[in-house]
Amino acid sequence: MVNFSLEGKVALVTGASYGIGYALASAYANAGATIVFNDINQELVDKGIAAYKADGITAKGYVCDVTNEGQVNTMVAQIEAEVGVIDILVNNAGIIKRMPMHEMSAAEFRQVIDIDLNGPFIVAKAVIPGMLKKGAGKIINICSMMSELGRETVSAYAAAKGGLKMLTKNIASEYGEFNIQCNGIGPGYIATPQTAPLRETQADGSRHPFDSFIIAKTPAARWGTPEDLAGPAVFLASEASNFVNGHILYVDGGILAYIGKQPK
Ligand code: NAP
Ligand code: GCO
Repeated sequence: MVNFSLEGKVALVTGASYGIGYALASAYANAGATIVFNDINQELVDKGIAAYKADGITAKGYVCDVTNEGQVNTMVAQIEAEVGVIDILVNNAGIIKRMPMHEMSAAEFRQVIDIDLNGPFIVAKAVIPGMLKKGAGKIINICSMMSELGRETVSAYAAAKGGLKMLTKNIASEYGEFNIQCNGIGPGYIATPQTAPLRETQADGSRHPFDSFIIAKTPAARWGTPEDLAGPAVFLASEASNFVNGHILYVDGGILAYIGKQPK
C-alpha cells in the first residue's frame, strides 16, 4: 500500500511562522507528524505558535537564525532532547532583495546567499548526523523558478536558488546510500508577503504590471497559494517517495513548460 502518512515523524520547517513554511508545517501536522519550527525573532515565533494553535495544531517554535551555526546546532540539540530526532527537514527560510545588480552592494548580495544558500547547508549539516544514526531521513529544500530562470533585479536570489538546486543534488548523491532522500520543491509564483510588492494595486486601480505578467505566463492563469505546495511536500516527506532523490519538483502551474502567450 502507498504510505503518505507522517505518523510518528518529527518535522522541522525553518522560517515557518507564516507564508509557505506555515502551510507546509500545517500539512505535515495534518499528515500525523509532530512539527517544530524556527524563526528569526520571538515575536514571529509567538505569532506562529498562536496561528498553529488556532488551527488546532501543537507546534514547538524556536528563535534561531539559520545563518548562525552555533544557534542552529543548539536548536537541533534542543529539538532532539525535547521532541525527538528530526526525521524531516524543510529548508524554507529565505529572503529576496529586488534591485538592479549594478546597484547591489557585495554585502547585500552576501546576505541573500547567506540566508538562502548557506542557511540550508548549515541546517542540513546539523540534522544529518541524527538521520544517519536513525538510518533514514528526508530533506526538502525550497528552491524557486529562479533555480532555472533569471530575471531583472534578482541576481543574488537566482544565484542562491540555483546553488540550492545543486546542493540538493549533492546531498542526494552523498547520503542516498544511507537512506536519506534530499529533494527540492520549486514553487512558481505564490501569493505570500514575499511577493506582495509584485501584486500591489496601482494608484489608478489597475493591476501591478508584474501581476498581469505572471497571470499571462502561468498556464493555470493564477498565482499559486501556499496550500498548493502542501501535497507535493507531504509526498516528498513520506515513504511514498523513498526512491525519489535529487529531484526538483516544480509546482508552478506550468510556467516552466510554457513559452508564453503571444502578444495580441
Ligand atoms: P516569507 O513570507 O518572507 O517567509 C520566509 C520566512 O523566513 C519568514 O518568516 C522570515 O522571517 C524567515 N527568515 C528570514 N530570514 C531568516 C533567517 N536568517 N533565519 C530564520 N528565518 C528567517 O517567504 P515565503 O514567500 O513564504 O517563502 C518561503 C520560501 O519559499 C523562501 O525560501 C522563498 O525564497 C521560497 N519561495 C517563495 C516563492 C513565492 O512566490 N512566495 C516562490 C518560490 C520560492 P522575516 O519575516 O523576519 O523575514
Ligand atoms: C521575483 C519573485 C520570485 C519568487 C519565486 C519564484 O521577484 O521574481 O519574488 O523570485 O518569489 O521564488 O519561484
